[in-house]
Amino acid sequence: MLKNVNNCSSNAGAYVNVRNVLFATGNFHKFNEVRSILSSIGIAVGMLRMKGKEIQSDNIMEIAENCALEAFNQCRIPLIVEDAGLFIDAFEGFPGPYSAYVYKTIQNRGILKLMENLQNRKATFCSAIVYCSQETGVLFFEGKVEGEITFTERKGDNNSGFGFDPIFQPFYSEKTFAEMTLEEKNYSSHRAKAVNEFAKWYNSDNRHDIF
Ligand code: ITT
Repeated sequence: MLKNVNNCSSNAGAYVNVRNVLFATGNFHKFNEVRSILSSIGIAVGMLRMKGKEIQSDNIMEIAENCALEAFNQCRIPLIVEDAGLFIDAFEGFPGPYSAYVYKTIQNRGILKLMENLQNRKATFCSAIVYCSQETGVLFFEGKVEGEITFTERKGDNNSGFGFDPIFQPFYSEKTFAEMTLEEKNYSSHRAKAVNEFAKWYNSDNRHDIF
């Protein structure tokens, strides 16, 4: 999907096929995952520690879009923003867009407690990436992975993972995300799928950004 960016002043005007992108996020774990995938296919990623305000919405794509537009309108540099959420079937998709708040308040132990007697453990991790530049406006990429909420927290020996990683086990694996190496998680995570969609477009012939 393509939308225009309002009120963008034109500048240098030269078309260059730049092989780098800024990722506006305050989360180093997310940044490392995205950097690892993109750098392996020749796209350098810089971390921009600013992000637009997160609006209240039950749609993570809308949240990411708003953040990306705000960040872009402040710095005028092509960038991506990612919003992710854990959607638990037994709770009708909650916490979803409220994942950050739920993680901060009740954490994984709280979720496991709420799910103590539940047999339906199905959950979906979703990632929404929005790319924003002068030339393209905003573009949307998404990724999802289905799995289940474990009964206990399971972290690997190397203590990897973050957030809900210790309680999310994708259906395709015996391991929780936290028991995986970065490379294993990136093999088929929600974020990896969205990033790969983005990279496919970014590396395509019809991509030109004005700087
Ligand atoms: P930004 O600065 O990029 O917004 P954030 O930490 O606020 O980073 P999100 O809004 O995308 O991240 O995600 C909300 C929360 O969901 C996040 O704080 C984590 O606790 C959790 N989360 C997101 N992606 C995750 C993943 O891949 N594995 C485990 N937990 C994740």
